Amino acid sequence: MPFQTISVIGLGYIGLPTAAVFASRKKQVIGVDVNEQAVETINRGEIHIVEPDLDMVVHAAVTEGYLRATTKPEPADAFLIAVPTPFKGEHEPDLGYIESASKAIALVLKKGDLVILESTSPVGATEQMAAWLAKARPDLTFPQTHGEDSDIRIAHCPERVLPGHVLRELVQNDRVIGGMTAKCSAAAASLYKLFVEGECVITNARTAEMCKLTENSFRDVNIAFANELSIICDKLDINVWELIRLANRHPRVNILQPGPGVGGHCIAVDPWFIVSKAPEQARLIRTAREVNDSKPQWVIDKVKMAISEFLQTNPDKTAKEVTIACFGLAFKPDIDDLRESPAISITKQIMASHPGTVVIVEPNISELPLDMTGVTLVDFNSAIRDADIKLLLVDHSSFKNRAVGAGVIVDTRGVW
Ligand code: SAJ
Repeated sequence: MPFQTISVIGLGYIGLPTAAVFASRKKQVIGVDVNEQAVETINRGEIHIVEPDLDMVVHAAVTEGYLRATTKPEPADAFLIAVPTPFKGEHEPDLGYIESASKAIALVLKKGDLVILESTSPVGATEQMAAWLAKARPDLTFPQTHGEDSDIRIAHCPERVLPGHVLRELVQNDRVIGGMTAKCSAAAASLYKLFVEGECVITNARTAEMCKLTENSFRDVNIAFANELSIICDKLDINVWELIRLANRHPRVNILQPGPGVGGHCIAVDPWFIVSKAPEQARLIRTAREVNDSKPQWVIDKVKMAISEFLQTNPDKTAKEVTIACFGLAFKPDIDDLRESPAISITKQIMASHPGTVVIVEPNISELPLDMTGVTLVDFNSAIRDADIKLLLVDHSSFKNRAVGAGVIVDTRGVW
């Protein structure tokens, strides 16, 4: 039986759930991560990231003996690389983590193994990974030189799961499988079929790389359209939320929702990978990034205008006596994930420039991040009672259909 042992390199938001799901199918899974603390946490049957139900699945996998974490790669039949691909400098993709992971697993590769790159990657990254592996192991053959006869099979199979719904989407979503050869694709598909209930759709590695980037760029461009509309409507004194509701009644129009900017690790990063490979051609994709990245500053300017408006109608007060409440810090609704959140960057800039009190309402966390000293986390009702300026940044369910009282409202999500 193939794939008795599966190794997942990178135990973050994608790697850990993937490792746990393979383990739940009673495969021996070796998770590898450079973060010793994460490795210790997982080996105790606990988790170091936030994702609904993941704690249960990891706990079961570890206590039943199917999942084990380590800092050093060990031999396995299949290796899945799920390490970060951030950008560096002028939005250039940084493949440093893929390079280190490739070099680490190269030491334990054996004939017949399958290596899958899951990390979101610029076009050509899988071929680059194959080159790193081949250089480290001249005693083995690889698809780029030996085609279907190669000792090692290599594929790119991008993850496409939505944070907050990872365990469900891992199993149910269709999976794009981009092998370097047909046999590579077939091997990767048989691995994913161990748990994927969606379809495993086969293509080549470059198309699979571009497919993932295209999905997130599609969303980014569409959010940019909504964000630009919100700025235009503000200028023309039109309610953008009503406008979008009306336009979306057209059978072929489906506009997304404006917000304070685009957060998370994916949508604000991946389009740059397309731009970096085709800078002259990717004009719309680049502009969409710029539109979305400029939205937080637009919100900050709105808050400054709201303060002036408040002081004009309350001439007995000074800016120091104005209390601002920021509602929501997470990067999207109903999660506690604060990573790359536009709400955080907006709140921090308001904290830095506003001489008066700033309070925060974020029902999904129990304490503020360490670098947010000088502000307090308060409950919804006291913020509504005490704040002069109410800034809604995240459309958490618990903020909807609530009385918001007097004061100036800046609503970036159209909830109030
Ligand atoms: N946002 C808006 N308006 C909208 C929709 C989203 O402002 O109408 C904002 C959100 O508030 C958030 C950001 O966009 O700040 C991103 O949120 P999201 O829910 O669109 O996406 P992510 O980053 O949580 O996950 C995306 C997903 N990609 C797509 O939907 C095409 C997910 O399927 C990918 O697996 C994930 O990126 C990833 O890992 O690449």
